[in-house]
Amino acid sequence: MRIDVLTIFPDWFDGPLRTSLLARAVEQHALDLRVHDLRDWTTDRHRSVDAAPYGGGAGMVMRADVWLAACEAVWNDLRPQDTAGAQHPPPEARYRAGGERPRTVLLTPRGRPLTQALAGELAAEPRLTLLCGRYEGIDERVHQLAATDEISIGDYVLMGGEVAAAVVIEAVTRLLPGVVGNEESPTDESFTSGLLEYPQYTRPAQLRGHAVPEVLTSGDHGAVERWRREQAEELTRRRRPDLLDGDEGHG
Ligand code: 6GU
Repeated sequence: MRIDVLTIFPDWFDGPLRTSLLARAVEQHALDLRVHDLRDWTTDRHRSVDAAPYGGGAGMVMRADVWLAACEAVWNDLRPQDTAGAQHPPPEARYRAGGERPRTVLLTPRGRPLTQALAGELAAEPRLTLLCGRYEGIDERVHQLAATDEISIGDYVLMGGEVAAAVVIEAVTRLLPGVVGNEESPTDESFTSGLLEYPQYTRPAQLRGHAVPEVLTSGDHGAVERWRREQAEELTRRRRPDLLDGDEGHG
């Protein structure tokens, strides 16, 4: 899968997404991750991406002209120097704002909540474009003309969309074929079954007076299965009763 990220902090992605399993996904060509600097599509001396809000008020609003030029360039694989300040993409370009475009996610606290079901849906796309805005706001025309989806990662406020984009990238990447290695592992975990995961133990069997539950060393596979199921249900009932109420994203 190809994922393009548009951000004013491209360096931020060097760390988390170029180490460990995500780095391996990139090396294995399961993930083609391309991070772009939104400022490459500015045209003024100060490379400004925001301006005062019409109607007044505190804070700045990110400019739709810069965002739309950047999106159309990235969607169509056009260079910043050919597209910064452009009113429209060239006529031969396939993708355009307000028209056909690859799945494009604007990360915003007003978006629909990210769930395992939504991560699975995004993982089935050939390509994603992730737009990282700053919390204060983006001109509404970016929401209308560039985004196909608006996603939030939870009911709290971050300063910008970068951390949320990293969360989406990680949740999606681990679902791509061949990425996790053990093909069985991801589907056995929390949220795929709709329940929280049961407790796990490994050696030593005795630790500081805390023994491993006897059933796990009994060799009775049926009893182990039943115990794990009960534990998962009990944990879910106590900590996340909302997950038992219905369609909470484990489609
Ligand atoms: Cl996607 N962005 C910001 N700025 N804050 C958030 C969020 C996204 N999701 C939860 N809080």
